[in-house]
Order: sequence, then structure tokens, then C-alpha cells
Amino acid sequence: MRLARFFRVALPAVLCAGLAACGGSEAGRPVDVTAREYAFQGLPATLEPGDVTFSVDNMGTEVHELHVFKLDEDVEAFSELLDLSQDEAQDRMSTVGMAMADPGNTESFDAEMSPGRYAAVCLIPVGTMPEEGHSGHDMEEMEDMVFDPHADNHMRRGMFAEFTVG
Ligand SMILES: [Cu+2]
Repeated sequence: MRLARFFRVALPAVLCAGLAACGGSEAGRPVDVTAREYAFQGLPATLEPGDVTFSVDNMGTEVHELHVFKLDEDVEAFSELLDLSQDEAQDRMSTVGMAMADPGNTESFDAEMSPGRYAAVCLIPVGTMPEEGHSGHDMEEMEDMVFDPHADNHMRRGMFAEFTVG
């Protein structure tokens, strides 16, 4: 009984360890990004396709996030999405992954990057401090205000960058 349970849990992990790809994403080449008010630093203009581990090192005084979106092919520049409504913008891109970091902290996520164009965006509301950061903001609420032109978030202060994979 205990042995059967062991194999059920452990076997997929053993099989995955021997394969290059095992569904989902896994730790890959590191892409280390620094976040400050209100810009990303260290994000390459181009990346090779494949597994990547994105890290965001928060060197600022407010909470920051690295939210990576893949842009649809018909999007010329991420900045053109800023004039769209939330629904229109979401139709033209999709989330690849995100990590949120308090000041002084580094957080990361793994992503399998296919060729295309991407944007790194910080959607944190201006003035978000650690004590109110992670628990104080409902993530869905934050998503809802992303493309509200009246939202005073880091993206609206210019905290976004584009890059290409391929
Ligand atoms: Cu930010």
C-alpha cells in the first residue's frame, strides 16, 4: 500500500528528470531583471526560444512585479494597447507568467518561451508598500484596472518593456 503510493507519486518525477521536456515549464536559462520606480533594467531585447527562468530583483521602495505577456501577431507595439479598453487589450495578448517582489526581495517564475513578441509589465498601483502589497491587493482587482486609462499604476508611469523571442 505504502509502496504503491510511493510509486504513484515518485515515478512521474523520475521519468521527468530524464526528459528534456515533460509538460509545463521547468527551470531554464536565467533572465534576471531589476525593478525600480518605474522601470525594468537588464531585460534583453531578444531571447532564444525555450525554457527560461525570469527573476525580478526589486531594488526600489515600492512593491513591483514582472508580468510577461505574449503579444498577438497583429500588435505593432505594446504601447498601442494602452489606448484600448481592458477587454480589447486582453484580446491581443496573453499572460505567460508573473512574479511579484517586495523591496529588497527577488522572486522568479519559469516559462517556456515560443517565438514571438512579448511585453514585460508592472501593474502594481503607484504607492504600494510591502505591508499592503501581497495580501492587500486582490489580483483580479489589479487585473481589472490594468488598462483603465485613469489607473495610476506603474505601467502608466512607463514601467513596461518589449522583447522578442526567436
Ligand atoms: Cu512596479
